[in-house]
Amino acid sequence: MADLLRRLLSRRSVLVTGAAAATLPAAALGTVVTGNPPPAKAAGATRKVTIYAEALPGNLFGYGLAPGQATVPGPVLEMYEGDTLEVTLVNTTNQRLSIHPHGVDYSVDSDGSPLHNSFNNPGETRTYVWRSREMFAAAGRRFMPGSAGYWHYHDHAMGTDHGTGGLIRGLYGALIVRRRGDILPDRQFTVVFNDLTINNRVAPNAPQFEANLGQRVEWIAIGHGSQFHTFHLHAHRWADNRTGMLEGPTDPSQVVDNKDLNPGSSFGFQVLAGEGVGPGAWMYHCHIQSHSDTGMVGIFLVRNADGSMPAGAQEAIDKHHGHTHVAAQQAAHGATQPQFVAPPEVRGPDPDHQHVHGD
Ligand SMILES: [Cu+2]
Repeated sequence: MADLLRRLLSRRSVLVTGAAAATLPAAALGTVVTGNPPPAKAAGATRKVTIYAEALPGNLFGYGLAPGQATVPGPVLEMYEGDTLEVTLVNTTNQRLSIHPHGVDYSVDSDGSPLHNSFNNPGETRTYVWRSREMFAAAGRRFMPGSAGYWHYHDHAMGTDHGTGGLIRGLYGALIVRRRGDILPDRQFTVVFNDLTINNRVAPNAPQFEANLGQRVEWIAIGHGSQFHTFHLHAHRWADNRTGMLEGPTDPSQVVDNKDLNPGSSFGFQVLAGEGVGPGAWMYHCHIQSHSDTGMVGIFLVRNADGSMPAGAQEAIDKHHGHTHVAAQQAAHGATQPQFVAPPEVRGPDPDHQHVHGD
């Protein structure tokens, strides 16, 4: 029980529960902690969460769980298959915007698109209803899939008729629908390849994620923008299935360490940090070489089990920060046609927030 509580308290997402979530102030970008345990066996519960859409420095926008706490990406939202989530979106901005989920069920008035006038006007509050279901048996001894998966949510109403303006400015986040019995992680990292940025940042300011050796780490990878990408994590691999873990010795899932991550798609997996390879400053990056060269690369710092810094890791991180990436070089020289340079307005707004720490 103590171990379960410790895990829950160390997690970075909000498991949305029926009670008002006792969230603590986010100490770092994307860090939200809740002390509420996951829901028990009863499926079909309706749960509520309030999300605040806010303008951020650098022409960015973000979603947050409390006023003043918006981040890019927004908080990880989680639900269990069979539950319904009522998302009340408070639009504190002067822009039309919405929240549109992938992977769950909703009616047209909750799809978050201008097509159905499903959006929040400036200053408006609106509730969107996301439903989910468990797998069920169908005719022919087949099964209809449930909602479980690593999904995501995003704005679908800002700027244009298609509502594409919010995505480029940071209005996106991860949505996890779990199956009851799924293993919960110690740490969660949301990685969004958005045009030529990672979470609207480029190296050396791309997010740095951290865990201690042996901790169970959950990665949620999401693609946005107008570029194709491949997500690669050094020294770790996962099964290309719903959870990233093999179900047994005969599970036919391919084991990979690199996977396509294209606009609108998402996947997730769990790994044990440093398992079989030890601690260190491991890279994660887009494996399209021109993309990594221009800044789609970050560090997954696996600390020693006691949280101390492994030998050589700080030197590697310093080297990473000392890199001259082509994008930065071209920007510095005022290149008129900078190839693969992220637009300034989608870069990280705050140079002090270079790292996303584990706590
Ligand atoms: Cu790429």
